[in-house]
Amino acid sequence: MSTISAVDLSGLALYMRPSCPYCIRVTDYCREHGVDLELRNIAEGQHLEALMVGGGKRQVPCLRIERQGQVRWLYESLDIIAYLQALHAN
Ligand SMILES: N[C@@H](CCC(=O)N[C@@H](CS)C(=O)NCC(=O)O)C(=O)O
Repeated sequence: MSTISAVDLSGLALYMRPSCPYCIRVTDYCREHGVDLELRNIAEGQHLEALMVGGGKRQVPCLRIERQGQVRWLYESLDIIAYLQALHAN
């Protein structure tokens, strides 16, 4: 099992619901690869609101990516996993 714990994960937060299968797909990947992402459960009102305002739609999982003052909201579980894999590769 590989780990990307050496990769800078600051500025990343995963908006999710624990019972959502697509979220579980991402959190399983994280667990298997030692990716210690900050999780934000949209059952908490402030996280749902941030997702709706920032991302533009109520869909989880969504990865909030803040890099050098720029914020991007990445939807789709497979795209999120690909993004995390690319971090590992670089
Ligand atoms: N194709 C998307 C599907 C995501 C999806 O359908 N998410 C559902 C939860 S399982 C959702 O956000 N529903 C609205 C909600 O939970 O409020 C993915 O792979 O991430």
